[in-house]
Amino acid sequence: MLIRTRDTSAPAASEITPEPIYRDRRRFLRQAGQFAVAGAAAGWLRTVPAGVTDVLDLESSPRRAKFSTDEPLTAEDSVTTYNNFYEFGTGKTDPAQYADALVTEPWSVTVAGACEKPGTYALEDVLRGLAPEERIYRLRCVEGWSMVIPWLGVPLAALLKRYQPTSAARYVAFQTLYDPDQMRGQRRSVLEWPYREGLRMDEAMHPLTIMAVGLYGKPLPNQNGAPLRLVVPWKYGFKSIKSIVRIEFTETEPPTTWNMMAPREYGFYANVNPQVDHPRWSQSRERRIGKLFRQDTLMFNGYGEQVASLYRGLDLRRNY
Ligand SMILES: Nc1nc2c(c(=O)[nH]1)N[C@H]1C(S)=C(S)[C@@H](COP(=O)(O)O)O[C@H]1N2
Ligand SMILES: [Mo]
Repeated sequence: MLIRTRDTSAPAASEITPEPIYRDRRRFLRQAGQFAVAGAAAGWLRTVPAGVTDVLDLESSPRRAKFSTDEPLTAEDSVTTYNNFYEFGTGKTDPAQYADALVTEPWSVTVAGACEKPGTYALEDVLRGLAPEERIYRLRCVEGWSMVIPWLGVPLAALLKRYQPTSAARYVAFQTLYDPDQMRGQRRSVLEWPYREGLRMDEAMHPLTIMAVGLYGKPLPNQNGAPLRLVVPWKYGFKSIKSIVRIEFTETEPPTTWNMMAPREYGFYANVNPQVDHPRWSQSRERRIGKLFRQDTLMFNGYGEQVASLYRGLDLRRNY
């Protein structure tokens, strides 16, 4: 048996996937997918059961250029091995090592609170009929690193509208699965489980906000939050909650994990803001994974033109 060892510390610049290679590989995967479908129809090849891909065609999702950055992508290998997912441990390589234990099929999502259609829905029913898109977004972690990731997902607005939120819905709250048997990190109380996040309704319905179901042309790896996770590109990474099992429309601002843990350090809004430092470190610069030199962090992570209007009149120093 051949054992391949690799350095799991910060990836080198050479690991960045050149765009043409990634494009070619998507084409290859698409063709391989058609081959598998043809094989299944002929009865001599079983398709791999996969809840998300049963109802969404990820391989031919169009890229939404209008919403995507053209900066070089972070290497797929880094995106899937350098993670924050405390349910599987606090180390950056713990999620890739331990998230295999999570069973994502079957999966269901409970929708509750101020809406006309509350209930517990199979993941397939949550997603069926929605049109997935590829969005290349910057992800800026509050700890000071960033990545550029080709997500596959659906606009969160389209998903939420299915449940007909009422006028009482001013916020939407999300929860991650709680299951210490599958999520070994939950056997210790490093955070108050389950992980919770929330958005103001206008942030949730903003066209930039997506519910991601894949990356790099494929379904999400468990360590990145399978089977569905939020991506809110103008906010620090911790707002992008993974492996969601509950969505609740609320009238008041919902409690959120990092804010409960350290309210002076992590606010509800968590908009990327180079002018407001974390109490223990500066937020003015970031290390793009795979690059040698640090670079300036942009207001709203570079999405200011699209989202600054949401916060007109709000003191961003107080509402960090
Ligand atoms: N449930 C859950 N969601 C989570 C986290 C977590 O620990 N648990 N970490 C957050 C943080 S701090 C970041 S930076 C991003 C990382 O996403 P990625 O690993 O897909 O890059 O996930 C966020 N979502
Ligand atoms: Mo983060």
